[in-house]
Amino acid sequence: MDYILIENLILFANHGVLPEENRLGQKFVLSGRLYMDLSEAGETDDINKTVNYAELCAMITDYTKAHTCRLIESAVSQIADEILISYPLIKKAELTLRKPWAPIGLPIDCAGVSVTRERHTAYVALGSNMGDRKAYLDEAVEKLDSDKKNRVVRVSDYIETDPYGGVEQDKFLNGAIELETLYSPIQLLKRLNEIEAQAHRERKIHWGPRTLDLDIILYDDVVMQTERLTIPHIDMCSRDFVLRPMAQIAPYKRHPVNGKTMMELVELMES
Ligand code: A4P
Ligand code: MG
Repeated sequence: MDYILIENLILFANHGVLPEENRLGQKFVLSGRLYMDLSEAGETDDINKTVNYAELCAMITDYTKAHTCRLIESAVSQIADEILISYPLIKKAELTLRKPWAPIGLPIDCAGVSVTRERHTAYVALGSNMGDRKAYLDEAVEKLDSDKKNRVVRVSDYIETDPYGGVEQDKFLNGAIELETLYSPIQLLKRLNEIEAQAHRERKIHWGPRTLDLDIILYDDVVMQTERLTIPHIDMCSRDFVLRPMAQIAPYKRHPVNGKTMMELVELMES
C-alpha cells in the first residue's frame, strides 16, 4: 500500500521514568510510515486527497508537548492512535520513537520502540430484555460512537425475539452494529463490559435476563479462543437474533471459519 514517510522528526518532550527526565525534558526522534491510498492524490494533484505532512508533523509536535508519559511505549502508541483518530484517510500507522539520549550510563546510540496501529472492523451484537430495552441499546450505540477510538459505521434495525437458551424470561430486543475500532479484541471486550456495567447489568443467571448484553461477533477475520474471549462468537451460527441483524448490515461478510456469508447463514438456519 502507498504511504507517507516521516523520517527523524525531532520532538522535545518530558517522557521518562526518572523524575529529572520529567522535569528537564529531552529530545526524541520519530520516524514512520502512514499507509493510505494515494492514487487519487497522484492523479488529481489535489492536497485534499492526501494528508498534509506539514500539518501532520505540527499535530504530532503539539500532541507530544501536551502529553507526558513514563514509557516511550505509551508515548508512541498514543501518537499512532491520535494520527488515526485525526486523519480518517490513514489506514495504518507504523511508527518508531527513538530516545537517542537515554540516560542509561552505557555507550548506546539509541533506544527506541516501534508500533503498528490500524483500523479494525468489529461486529457487535446488542441485546436487552429488561426495562426500557430500546433506550439501553441506543445508549450503548451512543457510548460506543462517542469513544474516540471507535466509529459506529452501521446499525441494524432492532428486532424483537423470543428468548433462546431455555431460561424462561421476557422477550429480547436485539440488533447488531458494525464498528471501526482502534481497540484490540480484548480491549474492546473490556470497553463493552464497562458499558454493560454502566447499564446496571448484573451477572446472575447464565443466559438469563439482562439490561444489556454486548457480544463481539466478528473482529476482522480473526479466529481466536482464550478463556475470556472466543471470536467468532462461539454460538453465532445457531442464533437467528444475531444472524438476522448481521445479514442486514453485512450480508456478504464471510464467517472466517466456515466461509459462509451472513446471508447464507440465515438461509441455512431457516431451511
Ligand atoms: N466471552 C467469550 N467470548 C465472547 C465474545 N465473543 N463476546 C466471555 C463477548 N463475551 C465473550 O458472558 C460471559 C463471558 O463470555 C464474558 O465475561 C466474556 O469474557 P456474559 O455476558 O458475562 O454472561 P452470559 O450473558 O450469561 O453469557 P453469554 O454467553 O454472554 O450469554 P449469551 O450467549 O450472550 O446469551 N435470547 C434472545 N432472543 N436474545 C438474546 O440476546 N441472549 C442470551 C444470552 C440468551 N438468550 C437470548 C439472548
Ligand atoms: Mg455476553
